[in-house]
Amino acid sequence: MNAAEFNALPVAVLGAGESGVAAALLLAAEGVPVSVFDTASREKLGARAHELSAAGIPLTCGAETVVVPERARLAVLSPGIAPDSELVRRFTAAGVPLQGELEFAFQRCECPVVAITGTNGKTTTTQLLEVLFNGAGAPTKACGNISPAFSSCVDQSASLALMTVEVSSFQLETISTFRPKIAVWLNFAPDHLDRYRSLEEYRAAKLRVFENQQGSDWAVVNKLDTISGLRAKTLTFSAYERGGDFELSEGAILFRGTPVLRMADTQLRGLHNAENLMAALAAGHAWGLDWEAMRAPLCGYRSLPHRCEVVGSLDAVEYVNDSKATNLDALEKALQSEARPVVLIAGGKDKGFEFDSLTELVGKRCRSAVLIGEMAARIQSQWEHALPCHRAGTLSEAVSCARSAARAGDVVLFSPGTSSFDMFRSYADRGNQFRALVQGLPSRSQPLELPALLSR
Ligand code: UMA
Repeated sequence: MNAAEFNALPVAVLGAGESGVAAALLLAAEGVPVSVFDTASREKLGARAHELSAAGIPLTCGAETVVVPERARLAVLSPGIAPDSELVRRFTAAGVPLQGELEFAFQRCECPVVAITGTNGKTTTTQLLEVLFNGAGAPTKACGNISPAFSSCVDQSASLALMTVEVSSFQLETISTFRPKIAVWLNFAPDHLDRYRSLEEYRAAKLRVFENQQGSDWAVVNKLDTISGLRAKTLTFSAYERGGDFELSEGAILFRGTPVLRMADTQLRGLHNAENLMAALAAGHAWGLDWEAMRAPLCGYRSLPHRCEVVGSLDAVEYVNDSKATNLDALEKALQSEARPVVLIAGGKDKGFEFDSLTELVGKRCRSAVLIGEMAARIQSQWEHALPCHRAGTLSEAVSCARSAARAGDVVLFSPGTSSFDMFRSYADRGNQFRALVQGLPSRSQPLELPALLSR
């Protein structure tokens, strides 16, 4: 096949989700023939199928995808599709090279990239960096796993100082040249064991964020996580241990002994958020910003919903929505950040990990636990010797049960510790339902309704 014939072959985009549609539109705008494949039905793809059709991009979906595809010069892979899935194998078996959407967008990005990865805190830190860089005069755009997709932002890259990209292990699995100028490694804890065969495999995928960095680049890493073989200049941070470049002392973040930011001046609380702030300060410092320029944007930042979000206060009990806690590490951090007695609502989808590592902490911090979802019975059997545990069939039942168990001065913490997909569409749907249930609770001090008064 000659070059002209090769260039006439279409690029196949696998997945018609947010990243697939963004990649396909970008290719179409470049004048490249493109075709999208998705195993879901056209009805299920809904608006995305319409978007592709409006742009004149062919979509093969549902049962049609079992047919061996026409030849393609490249397959661009969406992060939610595992590289060993049947759809991908149909292309690789036909000799089509595979490129992940992160790599695809990076190759088109005209400004340097700061990449943020880690099991928890990625989205908060990505947003902190977006406000920090923009506030300090270095225009940036946050994208990637945080949404919007990196591919939908590269057309703006020529006018930006840098692109702030949240990267997941799924996206990093398929990179080849991806090289962030600054790579931020927040933390590492068990997660996604429904995608990876082992924890090591998950960690290896994440570590690829440093793979192409050189001596002129920067790695911002959590001091508690030993990462060997880094070529980039390194800055370390920890809110739990002294001795890193950034550390926490008496409520202030220090850089090599000098206070640079007081936690009380920010809207964020908890040691995990102190680390998110340290990582943002470190990335800003690596970029050459001074502390003064970074302080105002960081202090103005308000936390996102579903992350230790206070959603109500009733009868002297505070209700906190931490639905974004989709793994044990996030649940552990939420508990460690709470000084009051906790009535915990936890549980959800079985993602392949056990809750027994938290039994001691839960026993110490919680008055009782209310358990929901696929894992409720298993968690109960692991925790019930340490504290009273109740099981609830619905979230509404769980909220009522937690309310009955809580005493004045307690906090009802909804921090599931695992994913939502057994009962909800997403963690956001789960958190929104919790917030609505709490905000619908009548106060105990509210006057009784008329029929109740009459029947006395
Ligand atoms: N599909 C197939 N065949 C399969 C599996 C899936 O065709 O075997 C199709 C699905 O029918 C669907 C499409 O692939 O239409 C989904 O692609 P996707 O899951 O990659 O979803 P996108 O909408 O492109 O969203 C992705 C990220 N999703 C995942 O990594 C699972 C989004 O992160 C990200 O915001 C978006 O790109 C833009 O960059 C979400 C996420 O859950 C928030 N991320 C994980 C996390 O944070 O833990 C990693």
